[in-house]
Amino acid sequence: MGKEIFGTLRKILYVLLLAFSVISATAGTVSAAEVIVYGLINFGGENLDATYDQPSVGLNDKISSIKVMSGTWRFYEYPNYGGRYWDLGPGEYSSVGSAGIPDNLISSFKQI
Ligand SMILES: [Ca+2]
Repeated sequence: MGKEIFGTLRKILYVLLLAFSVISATAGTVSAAEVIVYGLINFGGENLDATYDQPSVGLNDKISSIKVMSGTWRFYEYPNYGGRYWDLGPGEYSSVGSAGIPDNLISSFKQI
């Protein structure tokens, strides 16, 4: 009887540890990704430093340059991840045009 309870507790502990490591791994991925978007080319004007998805970005239809610090991000034409989209990995894009994205168009973006 006592041994059975001990075994059950050990299983519960194992499941909790497994769940915790999955949560930690996920949280680590999210916090590691970072992107900075700018209102003007050459990283000028207003900017937004984001580490999480932006369904309706504050710089709507203004983004002209982008620095992807980490992660891969998908940039969309419309709010709530609608319309055409472009994927950018880590790098400095002094004008969105150089990455094939029309100027002053992006309205939302998220990490992929
Ligand atoms: Ca602009």
